[in-house]
Amino acid sequence: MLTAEQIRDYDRDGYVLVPDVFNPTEVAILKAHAGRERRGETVHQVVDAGGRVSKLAAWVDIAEDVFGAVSASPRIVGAAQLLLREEIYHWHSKLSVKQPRAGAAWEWHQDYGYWYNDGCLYPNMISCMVALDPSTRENGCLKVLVGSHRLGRCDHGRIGSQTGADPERLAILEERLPVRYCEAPPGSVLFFHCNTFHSSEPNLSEKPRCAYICCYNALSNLPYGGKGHGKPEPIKPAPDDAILRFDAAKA
Ligand SMILES: O=C(O)CCC(=O)C(=O)O
Repeated sequence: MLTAEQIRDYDRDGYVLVPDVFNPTEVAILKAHAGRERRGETVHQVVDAGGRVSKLAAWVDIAEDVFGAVSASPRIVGAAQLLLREEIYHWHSKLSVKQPRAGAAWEWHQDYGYWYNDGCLYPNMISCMVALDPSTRENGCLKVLVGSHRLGRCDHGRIGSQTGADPERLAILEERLPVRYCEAPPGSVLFFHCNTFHSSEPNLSEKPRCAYICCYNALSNLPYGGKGHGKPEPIKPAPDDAILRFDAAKA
């Protein structure tokens, strides 16, 4: 459960990093499963300006698998509901993998920059990024523009093969708002608002950077026109030991 101070930090800064949400045994199980293909996943190759490539595997359902146990974990869902002040449903989840010396940079963007086009009227959406490796400046941890969630949604366009925020506005924002590198130990969760500007640098290190990101929308914010992701229904909470029921050796 979040403290009043963590909720205040999120409201002020647009993000909060919560350590030790998952223990080392749970992280080892998740890491062992992260390399496997998963039923229903769509794999995107994220390419940056330097030609480096990262893998992003995404899905919209909460399956009876180890990653479903995270997306439905009361530790994440409860915290996300506290931060959004609303009941939520699962929008999608994704594994973002940056291989050593190869993982691509992500351009600055807001997640609501895209989700707006999926028919969501309000920015009542949140991403929860679970570190499965130590996430450091060297291997391309997430960085944020502190307080940028209060700007509202900015225009986005194509930047190379990625979608990124309007470069003119971004240049001003980078002058005016502090940038924070969100170095994150394994098992921590970075909760960030869907209008928080975020990006990450390439992985030039010898170590991988793998993260699992669960995203949620408020149930009051159903997309119009039959668009959107996920099933708009309350999330059935996974038991607290749900991840431990899976075996790292059988991944
Ligand atoms: O994995 C990363 O570094 C960034 C991922 C991201 O920004 C996204 O999936 O929207």
